[in-house]
Parts: sequence; C-alpha cells; structure tokens
Amino acid sequence: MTRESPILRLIQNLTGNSGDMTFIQTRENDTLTIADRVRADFPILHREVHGKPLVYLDNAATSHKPHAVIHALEHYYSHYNSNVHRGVHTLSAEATDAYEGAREKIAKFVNAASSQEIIYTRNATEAINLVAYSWGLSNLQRGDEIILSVMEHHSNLIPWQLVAQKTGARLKFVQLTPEEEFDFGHYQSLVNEKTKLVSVVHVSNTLGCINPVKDIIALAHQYGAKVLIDACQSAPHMPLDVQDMDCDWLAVSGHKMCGPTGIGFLYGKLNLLRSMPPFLGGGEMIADVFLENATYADLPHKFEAGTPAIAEAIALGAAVDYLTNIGMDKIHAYEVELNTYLFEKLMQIPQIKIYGPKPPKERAALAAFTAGEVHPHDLSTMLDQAGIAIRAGHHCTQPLHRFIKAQSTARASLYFYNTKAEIDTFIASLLESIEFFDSIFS
Ligand code: 7TS
Repeated sequence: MTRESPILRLIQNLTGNSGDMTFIQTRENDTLTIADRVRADFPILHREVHGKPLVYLDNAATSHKPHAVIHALEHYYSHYNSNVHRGVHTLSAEATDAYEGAREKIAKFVNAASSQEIIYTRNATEAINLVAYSWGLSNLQRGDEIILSVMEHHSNLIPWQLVAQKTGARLKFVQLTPEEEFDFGHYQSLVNEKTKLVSVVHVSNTLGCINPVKDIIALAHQYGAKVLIDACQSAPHMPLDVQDMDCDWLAVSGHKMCGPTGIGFLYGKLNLLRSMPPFLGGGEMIADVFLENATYADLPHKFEAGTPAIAEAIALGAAVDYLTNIGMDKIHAYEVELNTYLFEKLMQIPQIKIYGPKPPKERAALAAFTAGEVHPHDLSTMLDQAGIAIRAGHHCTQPLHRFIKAQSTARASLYFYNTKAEIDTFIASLLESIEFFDSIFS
C-alpha cells in the first residue's frame, strides 16, 4: 500500500507504525498484564488462521478454555468416568463428589446461600426455559404482565412469547434512552400491580450497557413481581452476588466463562425453587415412583432429570477455580482498561458508528458497530483473512437491531486474555478493510 490517503494516515496514527500492515509495534516495556500472564494457559491462542496469529475477538459468543478445564474433562473420562448419584462403587462415588463439588464452587462464585439453589442446565437458554415452563406456565394467567426490554437476547424473549401465548399474559418492553441504555424512567412507568415477572439482561451482548439490576429488582419486588436476570454476559466478566442483587433467578452459560459447552446453571431462591413444579421428568429427579404418580427429589435434583453433563459440570467447576484464582475484580478492571483502549481507537475512525454507551460511562468490553456502507459480513470475512475473529450479524438481538435501525452489526468482544497489541492488529486490519471497500464504492 503506497498511496497517500486519509485512511492511511489514520492507520499510521492509530497503530504507530510505518503503514506496513504486517508489522505492528508491541509495547515491550509494559509491565505484565493479566493477559501476559494467562495466555500460555490457553492452547488455542497459539494457533494461526490463514497463516496469521489468531486474534480472537468473539468472546461474547464463546470464550476459550484453559488447560485446567480441558484437563478436567480428560481426567474425568480417563480416571473416574461413571454415572452420578447411582452407584456405591468407587468410580461413581468419585464422580458424584466431583460433580457436587463443582456445584459448591459455582454457589460460592455467585454467593448463593446454598448449593441447593444451583441447578445445572445445558446453558442460559435452558435455564430461562426452565423458569418459563415450570414457574411461568403455573403462575401466569390472562391479565398478568411480563416486563422484558427491547435489548433482550432471543433466549430471554422467545420463551416468554411462548408462555404469553399459552397463558394469555401480556408482554411489555422497556425502551432505550437516547444513549442506547436501559430506560429506567420508562421501566418505572411500566411496573404496576399487574406485573408478575420482570426478566432482563444484566449486560447487553450488543449494546454493552450494564443495566441497573439492583434497582430494577428492588422496584419489581415492591409490586410483588419476581425477577429473572440473564447474566450470560456479566458472570464471565465481573463479580456477582445474587444475595446482594436479590434476584429471584439468575441464568448463566458455562461456555462463555472458560467452561465447556453443554453446561450452564440456573440460580434460584430456595423456597421459590421448592414451590416450582418439575420442568423435565425422568430418572434422577424422583423420590418414590408408582405407576400412576410419583414424588420428587429435593433440590437441586428435582430439576435435573436424566444423566447430566457430568464431565462438563466438573470442568465448569475447574473454570470457576481458574477465574477465582485470577480474581473477578481484577478481570473486570483489566477489561475496563482494554475496552477504553479499544474505544479510543475505534472512535477516531470517521466511518465507524458504535452502538450503546461510550466510555467513560461504565460498559462491557465489547463494541458492536457499523462501518459506513460496508456490510458487517464482508468486514468480518476480510478480517478473518488476517486471522482476526469478530462476529457479524444480529447477535440474536433482532428486535434490538430494528430498534437501532441497523440490519446487522460487526462486533468485537474482549476477554481477559486479549491484549492491546491484538487491538492494534484489529484496528489496522479494520482500517485496511474500510480503505479497500471505500476504493470499491467510490
Ligand atoms: N443471553 C445473552 C445476553 C447472551 O449474550 C447469550 C448468548 C444468551 C443469552 C444465550 O446463551 P446460550 O449459551 O444459552 O446460547 N450470546 C451470544 C452472542 O452474543 N453471540 O453468540 C451467542
């Protein structure tokens, strides 16, 4: 690239190099960051994509797994593979101990009062569906109202649409402020005696806003409504305390927080979970079974029918240990710093429009954006050629995309193993791609 252009000048300014896109200066004298210390733990971070070092910026979709988590899976299958809660033999006892031990770790991780309040599910989606089918279908009726927000992931929208269709309850939606955040004033105007449930996302996977869940919950409780928090994008990135938050339920996916796929959890207040009917029926969830009827096991097993994802649950426990050893407060602080750096760079590019609040406002370490006329899929494809993984599309928030008047967006999402050097590489490739498409369009 030899042609002088404003974009080229921007590349030089933003990346501090001579315009040769294959060479990006890294900061050799920086003190060690969390990323410097943990990158060796993640085998996948050392692979190449299209001959370039992988720069993985799709962490909101799923995170990578450290050796400790991969080892926990391998160790279970190699040493004590066995079903849980069923046998008295050594292998089954070891598997049961590890499986229940992981539950204790998860309970501590979110500060639940008891591990009985932690129900293993496949993911956050299943956790939300559990509440919708178990609590929703037996507690909601015509005239009742469910409050969601327009920024919900489809996982926290479709289950409630299904419940509303079956029960006659009405859905209401909190809108956005002009800064594209949760409009608390609008929420206040929606809550009333008819509100039976509020189900909202803690951190939006698209806008990156951090919603005031404590205030949202406190207000709902004044009207006797229950509150479910979708913590998919908060649990991996910041300390959570369900007792302090006072949520009735909280849904989390393990794969976004260094754990394996196929495992997540639902936190629920003990008495509330006790009052709810089973979601799925089968083995594991029963006390006494007769031909015509049955009694059910106590919590948490009442909600865990069939052979569970044993290896995955144990490995999620290893992920919780891994994150806890680093410290969730430290992870959060590092991500704030990294995100500030990302936004500083992105906001200097005139073609880029970023959605959601901007730093110094507190927000999550992700940026969903459009780049003028360039289609996000084209952008993502070009970046992939440079080894950079970002997501493009509607990120399962199609109604929100309609709201912000974008058919789709590109999204870079960070985790604690990302570095400023990777952000430099991303920005340089992004500018190069914009330059390329500008030259086609003009
Ligand atoms: N809620 C939020 C806020 C999410 O971001 C996601 C996944 C889910 C629920 C569903 O998680 P699952 O593990 O049950 O599928 N979000 C994304 C994303 O942003 N890109 O890919 C998946």
